[in-house]
Amino acid sequence: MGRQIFDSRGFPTLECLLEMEDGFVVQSSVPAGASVGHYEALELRDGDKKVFNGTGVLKAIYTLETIIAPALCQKAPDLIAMDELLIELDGTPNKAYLGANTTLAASIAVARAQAYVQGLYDYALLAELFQQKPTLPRCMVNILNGGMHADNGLVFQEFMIMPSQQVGMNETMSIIFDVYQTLKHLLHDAGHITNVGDEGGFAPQLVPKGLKKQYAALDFLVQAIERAGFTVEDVSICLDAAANYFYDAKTKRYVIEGDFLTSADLVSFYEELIKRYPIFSIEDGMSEDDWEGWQLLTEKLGDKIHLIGDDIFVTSTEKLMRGVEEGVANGVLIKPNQRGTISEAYAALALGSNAEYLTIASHRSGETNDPFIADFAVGCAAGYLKVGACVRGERVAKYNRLLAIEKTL
Ligand code: 2PG
Ligand code: MG
Repeated sequence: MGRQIFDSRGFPTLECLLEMEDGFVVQSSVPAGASVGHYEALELRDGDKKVFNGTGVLKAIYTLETIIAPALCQKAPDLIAMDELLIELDGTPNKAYLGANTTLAASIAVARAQAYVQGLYDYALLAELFQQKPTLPRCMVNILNGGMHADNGLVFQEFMIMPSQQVGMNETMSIIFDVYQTLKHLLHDAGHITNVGDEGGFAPQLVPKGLKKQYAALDFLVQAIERAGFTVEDVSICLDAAANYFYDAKTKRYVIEGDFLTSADLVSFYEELIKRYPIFSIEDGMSEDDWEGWQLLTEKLGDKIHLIGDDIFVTSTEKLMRGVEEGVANGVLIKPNQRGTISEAYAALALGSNAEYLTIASHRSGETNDPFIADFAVGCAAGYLKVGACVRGERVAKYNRLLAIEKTL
């Protein structure tokens, strides 16, 4: 059965309830992005502008109950076979018929049902099915928000920090807490508001214009790391530029508050950034359609830092394969709702790790309290995970789940 619930931005989203033979009910719910790649699988939304501005999910509920449920129910839960059935029932390359929100809600519910039947944790079931050794991912934690996730004119979308060494979850939380709280004080003392953006990072209105604004943001991050008692060797910085959103496809220029950059100019800017700051990775450094810019970026910086493809690959094995063949990126972001089933997301992850790409499981900016992505990251042995800041219930749910999982490993 489906239910319309609301995500962390207050938009409708889908919850799926699946009743087991013994009356136990497993649940799942799905997230939604703000910076959505144009080639992502499609969500099914009502489209009636008078109600929730067209974002309602009553059609998705109807689809879940009248098409998906009859095909899946009254059978022993079997994630891999049922994901295949969902793909078949949909019959389109991008879930245009059933909606990726609908199929993913079903896919997660099936996984949980199967885990329940087999007496396994969700992550352990995935590890068994995909023959992986459950592994705690390293967390990239978003502490400063810009782009589509805040209203502060900061062009880059995410400024994240990550403990440079592989440490346990308690220590990760402790380091992140110290840097996050220090950053809050630093921003406050500099006269900035300390309200947070969609993913729980601060969203200050920084003063310098254009490219310089990113420097100002990074200076705050480095200061926070150092004032919290760490060095830039202890804590690294990860960025998501989300370059789609400042790329003008007509002029082929990246537009950053009055600065008009070619792909080559932007590569030079990133070169400058990595000279100045302890940057571990840059996600979506180029736009989803700028494959040449991506190649240049990878050629110039690929041996220095990790270049993560999100919108360019949209968790698609075909796109990732092309990327591997054409020397694009050396890391891949994996978002289950970009494809619509757990199996397809895992296939992209497996392809990435076989090609020796860094693999990062990821939440969406509009989240529910469902912590499934934490189980997914552990069970599929993703190297990294990003689930936002260590504040806001829908983000903390994932960190708390990792803390719980760690105890069981
Ligand atoms: C991203 C994501 C998650 P959104 O771009 O990586 O952080 O944002 O869900 O808005 O696409
Ligand atoms: Mg991204």
